Amino acid sequence: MVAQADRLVTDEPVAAPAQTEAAGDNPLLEMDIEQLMHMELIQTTVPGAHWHWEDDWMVGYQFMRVQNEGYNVGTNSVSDQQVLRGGNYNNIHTSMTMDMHMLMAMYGPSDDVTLMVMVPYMDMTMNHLTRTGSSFQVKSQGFGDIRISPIVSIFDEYPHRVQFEAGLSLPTGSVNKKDLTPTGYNQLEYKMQTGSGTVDLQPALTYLGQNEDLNWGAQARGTVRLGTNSAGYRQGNMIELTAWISPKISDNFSPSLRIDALRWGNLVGRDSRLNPRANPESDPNLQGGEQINLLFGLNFAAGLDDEGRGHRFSVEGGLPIYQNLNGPQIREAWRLGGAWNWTF
Ligand SMILES: [Cu+2]
Repeated sequence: MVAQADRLVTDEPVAAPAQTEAAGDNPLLEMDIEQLMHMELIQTTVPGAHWHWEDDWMVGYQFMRVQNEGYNVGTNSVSDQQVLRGGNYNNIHTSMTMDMHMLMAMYGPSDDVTLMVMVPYMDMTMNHLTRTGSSFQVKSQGFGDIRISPIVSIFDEYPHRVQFEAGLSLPTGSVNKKDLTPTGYNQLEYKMQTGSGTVDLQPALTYLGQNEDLNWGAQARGTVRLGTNSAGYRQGNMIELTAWISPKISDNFSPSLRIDALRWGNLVGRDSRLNPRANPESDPNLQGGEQINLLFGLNFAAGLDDEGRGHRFSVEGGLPIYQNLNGPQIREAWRLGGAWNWTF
C-alpha cells in the first residue's frame, strides 16, 4: 500500500482540490487515494465495470430475473393466437421466466490487472399453450457457462480509466436439458438450455469516469462463439453496448440510469432433436434480434475503508424501450436484479 500511495502521489501532482471528508494526518495522500480508488459506489450490476488494487480480493453474488411475455415479429407485437394459428405451430409460449444466480470472485495480482471468475446458475420456466387449448409448463435448472476474465488497465488518468477484458466463456452449461411435455420426456427449446455448448470469446472494452459528484461509464462487449456444440449448432454471436450515469447523493448512496443495447444472431446449424415447426423457440432461424433496455438502479455502500474495501450492493430493474426480433419470437417484458460485492 505504501508503494501504491507513492505511485499515486507522483502520478497525480496536480490533482483536483480535496473534497475529502475523512482526511487524516496527510490530507493530500488521502485525497489522491480516494479519487483513484473509485471509492464511490460502482456499477456492481455490470461485470467488469470496476477493478481491484494489488492483493485485494472480492467475492460477490448477482441475481437477475428476466420475464418474457408475448411475441414480436420485428418491432411489432403479435398476439399468442396469431402466432399459434397463423404459424400453424403445435404450441407457443405464453411466458418465460429466466432467473440467473451468479457467484463472482475477483483478485488483483497488481494495480493494473484484475482477474475475474463468474459462475452462473440458471433456473428457467416456460409456460406453453397448445393448439387444443391446453397448457403445460417445463423447467430447467443447472450451472451455466463459467467465464474467466483477466482485466487490464490500458489508460488510467484521473478521472478516466479504460480497461480491456479478455473474457473466455467455457462450455460448463448444458445443451441437453430435457423435461416432461405432453408427448414425453423431450429436449427443451434453445432458450431453455443453460449453456452455449461452445467456447466463447467475450472481449470487452470498459471506460470508467468519476469525479466528486458523479460516476459514469460505458462498456462494449462482444461474444464470439467458436466451433459447433455437441448438439449440432452454434449460438449467434452477440454485441452489447451499455452506458450509465450515477450521481453521488452521499458517500453511501447513488442512483443510476443505464442504457443497454444488444444485438445477437440466429443459430448456425440446428439441434436435430427439436422440430422447428413445434413452436417458434425451436426454430434456429427465429432466435436473433436487437433490443435496447433502459434500467434504473440504486447503489449502496456499507463499511468502506479508506482503501475501498467493504460491502457494496445494488438493485436494478428496467424495461425494453426497443425490440426488433427475428420472429415470431417471445419478447422481454421486464428485468429486475441485484448484486452484492464484498472487497477485502
Ligand atoms: Cu470486483
